[in-house]
Amino acid sequence: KFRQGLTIWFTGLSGSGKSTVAHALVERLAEFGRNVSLLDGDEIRTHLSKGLGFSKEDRNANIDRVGYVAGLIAQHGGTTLCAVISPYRVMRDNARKSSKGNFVEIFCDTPIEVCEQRDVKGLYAKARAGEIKGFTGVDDPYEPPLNPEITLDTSKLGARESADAIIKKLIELGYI
Ligand code: GGZ
Repeated sequence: KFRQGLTIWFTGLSGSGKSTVAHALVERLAEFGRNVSLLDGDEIRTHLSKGLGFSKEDRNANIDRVGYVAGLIAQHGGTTLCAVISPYRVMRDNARKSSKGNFVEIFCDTPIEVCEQRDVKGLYAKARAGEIKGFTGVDDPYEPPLNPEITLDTSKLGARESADAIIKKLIELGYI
């Protein structure tokens, strides 16, 4: 099944641990001899999605591009890890279709209080102060997945443990 290609899609608020867990998973998959591509929101926005902002339209364009690239890679048997907030359910479902259902959705369901405490870049503070408008979870929507393959709370699980839980699930689903 792994040979068909696979998209592992991390969704969740800013600071919910998507990127950290995705990086840990890259390391774990390498131990299984799997080389994967990582499309990280942060980096994608400086290249593939350069110039896009955070309006609903721009977020959707961003997710559409990430889903498209992951789908292309999947078609050729590759595996892609995507770590993007992807706040709208319909866009994540589109991404699932682009990868022909070879798609594992991981919901980083970390409480917003914890994301906000982490506030690595100080963006929550700015959003609360009204200096940033339309910040996901503060004054912009986030639609949680209804049927994610995996739900993680990174306030309870470390990155390595989270990655292990995902590996376990991938084995269960027959992808490894
Ligand atoms: C949400 C924002 C915003 C707004 C800037 N809302 O923690 P970060 O900093 O590194 O991750 C966030 C990143 C979100 O980019 P994505 O491409 O994942 O978003 S989406 O899927 O919605 O297209 C955050 C930063 O960009 N950031 N402004 N208003 N996050």
